[in-house]
Amino acid sequence: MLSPERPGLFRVLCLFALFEAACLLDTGMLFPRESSSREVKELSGLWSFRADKSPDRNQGFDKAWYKSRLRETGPVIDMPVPASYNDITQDPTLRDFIGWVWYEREVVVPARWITDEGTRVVIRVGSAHYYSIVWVNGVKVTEHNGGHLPFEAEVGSLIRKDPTQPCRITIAVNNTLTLETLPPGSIQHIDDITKYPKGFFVQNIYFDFFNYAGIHRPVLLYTTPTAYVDDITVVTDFLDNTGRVNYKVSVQGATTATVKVTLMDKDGHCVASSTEPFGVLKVVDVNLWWPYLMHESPGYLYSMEVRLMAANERSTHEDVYTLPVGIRTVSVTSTQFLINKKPFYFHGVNKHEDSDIRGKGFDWPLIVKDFNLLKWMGANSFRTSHYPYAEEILQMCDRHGIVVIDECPGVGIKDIRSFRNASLNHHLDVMDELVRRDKNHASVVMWSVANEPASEMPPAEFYFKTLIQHTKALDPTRPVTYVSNSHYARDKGAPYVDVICINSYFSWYHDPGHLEVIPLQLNTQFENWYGKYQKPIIQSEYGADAVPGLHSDPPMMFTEEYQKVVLQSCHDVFDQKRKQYLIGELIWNFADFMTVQGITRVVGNKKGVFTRQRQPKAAAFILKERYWRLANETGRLPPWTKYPCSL
Ligand code: GCB
Repeated sequence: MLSPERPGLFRVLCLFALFEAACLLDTGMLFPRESSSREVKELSGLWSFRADKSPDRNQGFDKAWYKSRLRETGPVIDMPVPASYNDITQDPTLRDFIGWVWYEREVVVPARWITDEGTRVVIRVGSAHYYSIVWVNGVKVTEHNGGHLPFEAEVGSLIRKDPTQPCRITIAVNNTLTLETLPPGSIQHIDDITKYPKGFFVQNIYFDFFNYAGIHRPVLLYTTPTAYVDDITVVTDFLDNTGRVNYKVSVQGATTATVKVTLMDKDGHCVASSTEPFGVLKVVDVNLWWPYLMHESPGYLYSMEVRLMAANERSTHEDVYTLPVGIRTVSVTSTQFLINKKPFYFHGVNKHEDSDIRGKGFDWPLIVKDFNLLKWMGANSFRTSHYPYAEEILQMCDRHGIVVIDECPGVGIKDIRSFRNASLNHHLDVMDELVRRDKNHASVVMWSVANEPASEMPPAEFYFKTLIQHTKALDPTRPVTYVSNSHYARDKGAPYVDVICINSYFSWYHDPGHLEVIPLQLNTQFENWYGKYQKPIIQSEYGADAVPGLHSDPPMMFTEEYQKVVLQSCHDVFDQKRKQYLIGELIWNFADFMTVQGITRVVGNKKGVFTRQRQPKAAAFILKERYWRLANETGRLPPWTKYPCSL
């Protein structure tokens, strides 16, 4: 990262850069929150659904399905939102469907939203996979390229056109991946009618999780006044006992505006305030935001209330938005990762948004269960492998002190054609959207721009140099990484990252069954990479598949014993290297997850230390033992949290 010699000046420069970068996109993407001036109406529940199974998947557009009720266009089924549609029915053609699917829901909108012209009504889709088009009462309001990130459109004028009608929302979603999407994929048509049915095609993907599709996160309608707080950017810092919250508020729709910014502690007491749209709030006797197991009260959050008084041609408005703010710093040296200037060791997991029936659909019970499991096992961090997770998950991380490496969907970039400008430009746009969405989360300490790209290919250097520099310019306050495969030590992007993240599977994909190679090969890996780049290293993936309940001693591949020994052998090496430059270890994977069908996958990837239903395998107890031990060694735990403890 940048020079730590003049931290004050450095932070100010960072702040300006982040404020400027935040302006690259037209608008902010604040998480919708209710307040005295804002209402939120969640549209979770049953939607009408129809997959377009016509040969070219274009019948919905040819026949303009968005113009009438979906049920009038043909047969529809009930589809829960949010959820992937793939595992909801018994129909294999829907599970493996590729192309356009159509969702529709009618909503009765509160009368005030219609009568009050000073109210702005916005539709927001938390995420839909992959390409989406949204219509309201038959009129297209927006389209969005890419899953895992939110998009919005203003719809007030449309719902006011005919207040006697309910508001009909139609969303078409297409999960087709191309060489230019993130993640990339390609459609392969096979015309040999002696072997394949007419029109046969497959979606080739180069990543190891099922390409679940549909509306994955909640769809909302929310309101703001027509003059409103559009975006807030905060960058935090501290000196001795005084915290600093550098902030900037962006306003839209106002001809004149004044703001009042109030920072409140957990008990609601004002600790600092200002009447400027940007500036610095100083917090004496600051409660810093600390990671879980690094402090007795992790995840301390202040509330920053922004109160806007604004006028436009028509009237005056008050808008109130409250942002949770954790005050902390992040920095990197050649051997350490520092949070609040203290060494932080990542002992955590890689996850997926994945579960039975729901696929990648947002689900509160699952999320809360996962957080309880993370805390039970003493994990202090995770990587959002291999795409941005729901904002609600990051909010949980902020509150519980779980540290996040925030990864974009740059996974499976293996084809040389995916390094062309069109792909790069989309990748840059996705980073803009990701940073815009997640920049204010204290839990997010690093951006990951990709996972295991074919970084040995010649165009990779320009591609990743551009991407990493762009991300650093967007947010100079956080380190940037991308995740390498250990076999590419001649990695073309590695010189540009702040932290080296390496995935390796010794005695699994290489030398299968030979547990004895792990100490040597892992040691060689670390020495090679550190020797070449002199940057701190995270073992960002390691592990082995274990089919739950499969046992053998001596251990054999796919048994719980084998998975255990792989982990233990790696841990011995980690223990040597963490005294030097290893700054973290993230198991692959937290839980079993679904993949495409193939000869190396037994109903999905079984490298979870928990099953897909979140029951522990033997490996989970190994990690629990280890993570609590690491926490006791490296954290500053009060006696009551020492392992063993009951959470
Ligand atoms: C990897 C990938 C991850 C896979 C994992 C595996 O290197 O990053 O997406 O699931 O290996 O189990 O093969």
